[in-house]
Amino acid sequence: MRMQYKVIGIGAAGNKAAISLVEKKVMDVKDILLINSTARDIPKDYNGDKIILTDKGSGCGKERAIAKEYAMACMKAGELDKYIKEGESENVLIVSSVEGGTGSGAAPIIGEYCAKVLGCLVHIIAFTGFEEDVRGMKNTVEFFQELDFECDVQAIRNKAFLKLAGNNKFTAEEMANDEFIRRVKVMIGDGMVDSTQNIDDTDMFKLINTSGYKTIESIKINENLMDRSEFDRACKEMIYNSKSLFSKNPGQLRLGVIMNLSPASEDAIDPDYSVIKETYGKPFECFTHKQWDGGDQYISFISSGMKLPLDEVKSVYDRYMEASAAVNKERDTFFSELGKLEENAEDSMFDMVRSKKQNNTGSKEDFFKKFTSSAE
Ligand SMILES: Nc1nc2c(ncn2[C@@H]2O[C@H](COP(=O)(O)OP(=O)(O)OP(=O)(O)O)[C@@H](O)[C@H]2O)c(=O)[nH]1
Ligand SMILES: [Mg+2]
Repeated sequence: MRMQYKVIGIGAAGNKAAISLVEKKVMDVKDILLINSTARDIPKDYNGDKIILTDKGSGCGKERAIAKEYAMACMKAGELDKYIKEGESENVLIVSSVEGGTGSGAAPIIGEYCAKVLGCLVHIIAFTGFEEDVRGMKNTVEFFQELDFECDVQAIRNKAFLKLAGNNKFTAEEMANDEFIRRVKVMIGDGMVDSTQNIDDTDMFKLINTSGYKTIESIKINENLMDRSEFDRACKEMIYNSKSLFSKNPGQLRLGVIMNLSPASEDAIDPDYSVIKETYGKPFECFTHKQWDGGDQYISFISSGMKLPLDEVKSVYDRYMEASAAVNKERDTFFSELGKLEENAEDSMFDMVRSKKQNNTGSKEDFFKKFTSSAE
């Protein structure tokens, strides 16, 4: 089984994440489309499809509105339709950051166009940022506000990798990209083989295409699972280590559990997945895939149809308002205030330059007359 997607990476982060899918051989370059306002974020030797939204040669400077205008013009001109074809590209996966201008501004509108005009099933994976500036937080909130159309959304927190990355933001971003790759692998059914208990293409299609919020977690199992408590502990670890934004009231609609476990671990499996359901809610449908390919043992699960992480986005909004209020927005009164300060008039007597007019008033005759009269 292998689900097909057309991946659209938008903006610097989206481009990098999408390219890494090709570099790590998870996807073919022909399934990737890069969109950006500048070609600078794309390696010169990249030979896949790309749309550069403007020939100005620079990004949107974190301004979403500019990116939206560019994206709109591109779609109106039919540029996107050349790569995403109605009836052909069924699953479209859009990846982008939310704090910058290009990705955050263009991704929602491009997603909505793909869903509403091109009739695609739209999946969005967003990287939330480090909240370093007010604009980034404002952009984050606006990005989520604009996902109000038929799609499913995953949110990977860059910040969640900071500790693991020893506080190095670039390393954290790379780790977030690896997390993106891990999730995409589960979404395409990478490594899944036919077995006795299968998640087939239809099940996977339903799991992946349930609208709303989604998370995909995985854990590698190093030793055979001895009993149920070890299985539960593995599930808890996946949930605890989740790098998604957390939805307080998730209420998942569908749950898919994919296990590659040796026969020695089989008896430990909780067929009810109680730990996962306690956290994400009782699903309407639950799918199980159990296989053993003789390689690494692992458990993965897909939780879909959850409520979007309202509280987390609201708290970004609160932090945005607080940080915005702390920015000194008064107009600079430097010149108007300095202009009012007058000098002490008497001090002009110390000036070196004297006015010729003042001192050079007399004629030559008058000048000498003065001396002649005093000599006589
Ligand atoms: N996960 C991940 N995040 C990244 C990466 N590169 C940048 N970011 C994050 O993306 C955000 C900045 O957005 P960018 O994607 O660089 O911006 P852009 O979409 O190109 O928009 P503009 O440059 O403002 O036009 C910040 O939160 C960064 O931490 C990356 O490779 N991976
Ligand atoms: Mg950029």
